[in-house]
Amino acid sequence: MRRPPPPTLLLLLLPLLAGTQEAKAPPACGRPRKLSRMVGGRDALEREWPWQASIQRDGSHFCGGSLLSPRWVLTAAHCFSNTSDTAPYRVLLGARQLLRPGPHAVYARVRRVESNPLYRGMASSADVALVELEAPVTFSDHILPVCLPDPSVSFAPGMSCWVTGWGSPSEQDRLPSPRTLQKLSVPLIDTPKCNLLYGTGAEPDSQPKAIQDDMLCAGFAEGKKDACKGDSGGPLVCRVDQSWVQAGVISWGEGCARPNRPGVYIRVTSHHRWIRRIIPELQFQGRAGGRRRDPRASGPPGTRPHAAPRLLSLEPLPQ
Ligand code: 4AZ
Repeated sequence: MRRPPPPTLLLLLLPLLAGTQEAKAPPACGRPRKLSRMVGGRDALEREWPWQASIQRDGSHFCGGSLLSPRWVLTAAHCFSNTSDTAPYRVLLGARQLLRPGPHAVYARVRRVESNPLYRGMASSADVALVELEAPVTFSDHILPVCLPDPSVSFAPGMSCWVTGWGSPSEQDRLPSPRTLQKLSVPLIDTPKCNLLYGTGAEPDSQPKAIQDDMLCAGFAEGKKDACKGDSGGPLVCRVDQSWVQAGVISWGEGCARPNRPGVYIRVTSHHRWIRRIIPELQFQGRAGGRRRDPRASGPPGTRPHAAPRLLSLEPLPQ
């Protein structure tokens, strides 16, 4: 065991220690200081996802979100369709248990909601909204922002990312919603493959749902594990250079955890300019190695034709 320093030395060191505290940079994004239901998820640990928000109306959870800065939360536009009065809303931060948020949690009031003006309804592009809190929250070990990627960051198909939320643990709603935040590891699926999956077993007369340029699929062809109702608006995060960076916003899917119907997320990088316009002071995370994304992929949604299908390694499952 180490002996404590003599008291006189401690007194000399005290101003130095205080000085380092004051000069400390603001807490970095995407770095939880932890010690260590969606469908098929596991309980999250305390302080594991300190940017996770629960968006509530009249005291009931209805969507997830992610903290970007002391004042701003990113969520899905469909969570706030037809909303003009912000008074019934609260954003819960710093919680793991929804019904027993604990002493580290705070409920923030909502000042305004900025939905992306390009959003055109369920399962369409630009399903993103920014929620401004009435007063800034204080960061702590339980409340910290996630990093947002700048458009140079690419999220490669096959990469393992995590989705978190308090949403329904089954499509049929037969089980009670989890009180404890759930986490689920999901691989990213490339868009041609995702379109192929959504085309499998689609109603013969109906046009299968198309995965747009600003969408990202993640999950499993076999189903079983997925985000679900009440998870919407929450984050899909991937580890990039030691930080958690938000790749997607939970947006839609055909049901939950069905075979060939992976979860669909809105790509955060596709809406970089819109986010920057609303929150000019927000920092975006580049890739340390500087690996650039294909520049053809950086226009606004719907401006780029889909990439030609490549050879697909994962075959759709028969219905
Ligand atoms: C929803 O209704 C919802 N399986 C969210 C996510 C998914 C499906 C539906 C993805 O909020």
